[in-house]
Amino acid sequence: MSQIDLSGMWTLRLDSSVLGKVSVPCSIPGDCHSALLAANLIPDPYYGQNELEVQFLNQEDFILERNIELSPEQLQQGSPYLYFESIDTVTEVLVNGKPVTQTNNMFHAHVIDLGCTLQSGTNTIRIHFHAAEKAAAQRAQQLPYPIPHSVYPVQSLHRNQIRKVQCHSGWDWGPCLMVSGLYGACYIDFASPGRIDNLSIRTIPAADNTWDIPVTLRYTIPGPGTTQGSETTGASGPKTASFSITMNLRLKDGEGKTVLKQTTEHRLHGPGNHQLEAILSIKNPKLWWPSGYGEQHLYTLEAAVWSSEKSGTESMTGQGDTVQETVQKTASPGTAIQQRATKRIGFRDLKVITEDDEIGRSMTFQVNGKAIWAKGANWIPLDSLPSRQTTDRYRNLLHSMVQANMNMVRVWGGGQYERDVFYDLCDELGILVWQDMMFSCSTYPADPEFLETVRREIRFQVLRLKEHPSIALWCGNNENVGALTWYPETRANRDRYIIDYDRLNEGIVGKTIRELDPDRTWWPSSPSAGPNDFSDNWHSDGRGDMHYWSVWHEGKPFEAYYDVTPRFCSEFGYQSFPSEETVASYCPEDQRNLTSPVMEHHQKNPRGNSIIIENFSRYFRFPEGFANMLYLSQVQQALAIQTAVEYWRSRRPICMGALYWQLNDCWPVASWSSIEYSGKWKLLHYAARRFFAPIALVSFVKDQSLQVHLINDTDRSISGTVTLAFINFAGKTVQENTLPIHKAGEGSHKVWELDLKRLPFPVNSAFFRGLLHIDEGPSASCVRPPQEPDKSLETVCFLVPPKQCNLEPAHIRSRLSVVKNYQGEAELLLQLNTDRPAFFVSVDIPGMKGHWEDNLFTLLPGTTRAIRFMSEASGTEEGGSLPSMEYVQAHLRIQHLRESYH
Ligand code: BMA
Repeated sequence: MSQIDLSGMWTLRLDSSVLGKVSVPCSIPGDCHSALLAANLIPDPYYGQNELEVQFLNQEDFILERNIELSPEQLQQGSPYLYFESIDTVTEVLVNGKPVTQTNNMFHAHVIDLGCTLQSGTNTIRIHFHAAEKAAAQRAQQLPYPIPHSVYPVQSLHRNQIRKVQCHSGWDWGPCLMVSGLYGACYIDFASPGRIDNLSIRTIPAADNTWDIPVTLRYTIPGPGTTQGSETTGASGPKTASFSITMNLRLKDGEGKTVLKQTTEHRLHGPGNHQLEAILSIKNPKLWWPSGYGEQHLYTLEAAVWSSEKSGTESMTGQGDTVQETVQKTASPGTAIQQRATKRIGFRDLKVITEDDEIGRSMTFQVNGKAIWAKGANWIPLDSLPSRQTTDRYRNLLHSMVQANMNMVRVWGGGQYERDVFYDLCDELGILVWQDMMFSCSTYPADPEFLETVRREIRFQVLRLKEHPSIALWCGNNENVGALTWYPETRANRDRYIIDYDRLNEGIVGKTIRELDPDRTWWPSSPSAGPNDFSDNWHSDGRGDMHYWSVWHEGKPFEAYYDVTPRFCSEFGYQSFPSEETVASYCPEDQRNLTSPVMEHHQKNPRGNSIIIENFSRYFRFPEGFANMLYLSQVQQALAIQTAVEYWRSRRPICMGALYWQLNDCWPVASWSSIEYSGKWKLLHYAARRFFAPIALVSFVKDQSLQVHLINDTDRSISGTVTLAFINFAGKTVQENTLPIHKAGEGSHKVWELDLKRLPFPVNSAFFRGLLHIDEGPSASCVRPPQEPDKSLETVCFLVPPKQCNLEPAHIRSRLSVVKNYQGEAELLLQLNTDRPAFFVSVDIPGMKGHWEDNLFTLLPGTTRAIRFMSEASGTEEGGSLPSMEYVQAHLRIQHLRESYH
């Protein structure tokens, strides 16, 4: 039986006030803006201030249309239906001129029963997209009172009225591009007698290393009585039949070997939404672990159903589901049809421990009995143009997380429920997912129509995603509790808005999640002190998860991070500019100045540039020239986040996680990201690799006292020595001593503390360097793959702000060569040495895709630092290829602190 794939070329049409009549090809899955861009009808919205040039599109209606040919035989295959995984957003769908459905929520799939609308020969599918901005404004007008939301410099208003990616309407790091289009799978298929809507699997630890695996297969036989909510119209199909269904379940391990099999017989009285239930159990499965704690063993459960029609007259209905699994059908001997659905699962016992204690209430993620120190960042949609959200880019970003020793990502609520490939990769890489529901920085309506569409959305997303072992927690929204006090309307009438909030968040979102996924933690909001607590968790650090923004939004110094010990910090951030290479991709040469219109346009946080510049003067001597300003902004960002993470890690077990804001960018812009739009690592990402390492030696000055801590997240103790040295700016060691250490695993240990007043030399004449040498303990690869431990376990710290130190000019010599790595691939090796200590050394070769093994380091005289470049392409199908030696030599750029000023 053949599914008719509707991806590929469609025609996009619009009758525009600016562009006139347009008819261009549009590649689906994809968005209409990208099609207009490909046809050269609009300028690149990411360049210069072009974003402003395309704002008229927010008010335009679009039509997407395509024809398909169907033979009489195809029409005989069963009851036809249309499947759209995501329609963005307010549309009417017509088949052969007949309206078959209307949509207004891009976050759930639409399954549209086509009844008799198809014909043999040519069939036309047409989707009218109504401007979401206009639809949102209309809805807002009809409501009895205003529903306020946060706004950003370029903005489409009333985003909170429409179930569409909230940051499409602009954010404090993102452009306003109210895109429309079709994303994910889209096809026509035939139910015969029914279709698999969803395969649902639980993995429940029982006694003696046995796990129960309850399985539910949701199977819909279209016809009168089928409930699909508004997703299904024109139901057709067998009216009164009963079917005997055989369900074969098969569990395969990671190598594809079948480890369990079970067959069950079911009798269905159609039409209706049926549930086929079975339960398997497995002894001693291989467990799934987060990255850094063990392997990521995965299994696949396959369900195959065989049906044969029997006579009968009963009918049965059930709950409507709209999740389509990967379904394959095969004709079998006789009349029976086989349909198959698969899901990948993992066995892990994941708990979020939130217990009252003497401080308040803890928040610790625990996997298979082990407390996990959660390290990671917040994720925003990887591109404002959905057509550009490619699998390779997901792979690169998620690999970059693991390479920086991260084990958790937060899918932030102003973006999108991510694509399947995102969660598949998180499963494979061991990245735990903190999954927000898609509501952010706003109040939301609570009228019955809105609540019903949200109920469908949550149902769809939870049933789609809940088998992923990586998903650690469902969270209601981003900062919507805070929003209850942000606007004049909500301050004047908090009761009214808190009731709306609770109706939506607990009444619909939380309730639906609890029903569908009782095995996973539901967390009401981020930040939140926990269930049933509506306090603002922005400034109190005792309970639940915290968003700590006093450094940055409130302009406090980095040292303010020492004022709090969050139990779990799910947001804190500090901005920087992107690299020169990325700036060049949007900024013409004559505007490469921080206060030029283009540079200010690519900064969406109104105070952003001033905060960055103000802090140059707080900590550093003022940088000279544009390139040094970009560089120093990245140094400063790395230092800010490092200050927070190192301190909070030293406070283990009070604090058990830090996810900084933000991992990535959705267009090229100044932002809080550690990875630029192009995928290039900022200096913060290199710093993260060090400050998130499972074993880290950290040092900082707090209250005029130097503290050195050893953090060991592994479960093995460490024996060795720590060398504590003070070195002057000519490179001479002025004081040194060595301590033996023996420190247990899963803990943080203070190794040394010194009152700076006791130093026999001025505090601005030297810096501190600590070096850990491990004699016995976890292997080097556990410390910080793929480097040797001695490099990673260095800590360097200024005793006063660097601007007070008379750094000596350092002359760095470099040598580039090509070496073979252990896989036999050619790699670039850079060797560096210096005559004077050089701080915050940054190396870059613009144009090269990939990252250095290390960056943002201290270079000391008397040693040679060798760092390899890890090409993005190596290990992928394209394979790694290096640019010529002439190119790399001509483009190598080395920056360091003393050189940023004269
Ligand atoms: C956080 C986020 C985002 C925002 C960021 C920077 O609170 O949730 O809404 O982009 O701050 O301001």
